[in-house]
Amino acid sequence: MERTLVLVKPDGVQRGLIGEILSRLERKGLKVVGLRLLQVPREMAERHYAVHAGKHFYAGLVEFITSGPVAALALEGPDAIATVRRVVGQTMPNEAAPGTIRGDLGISGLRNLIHASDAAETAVFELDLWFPTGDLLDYPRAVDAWIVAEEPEG
Ligand code: FUP
Repeated sequence: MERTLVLVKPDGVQRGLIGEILSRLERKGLKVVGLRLLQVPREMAERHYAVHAGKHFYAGLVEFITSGPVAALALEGPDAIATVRRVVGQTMPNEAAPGTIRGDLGISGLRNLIHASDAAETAVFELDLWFPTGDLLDYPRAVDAWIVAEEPEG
């Protein structure tokens, strides 16, 4: 089972879309293993976006993610990283397909509502950054047997 980090960015929080976004991810079958609402310190935003440091849009990213509260979600499921990114859609909301979170709920530029880890190493780094006390839960869900197919034998 894989874990990934999702952020509902300040535009999503301001627009009252935390529930809509979380609901889509929950209905997909992902399990919530961590949940926080926080005002992001600048230093933390800079660490989160360190891979983009030096790029022309870096300052804007840091500015935006620190502009209001952010909801951080840690989600678990089979192939969770790629699955969440498919549900999230392409980076620019005006290019994201209908049916995706960005495609359905966003319309312009960097107002793309959500961040999701893009690879295994990134997910480990980001989960550690956003849930620093290791405050992630490990618990069974009775319904998992109806969501997660067993691997075929052989
Ligand atoms: P995504 O993984 O889809 O969130 O997109 P990236 O990690 O490539 O980009 C992170 C953020 O940088 C996105 F919110 C959009 C922004 N960005 C730009 O502003 N300009 C670019 O050319 C690329 C990304």
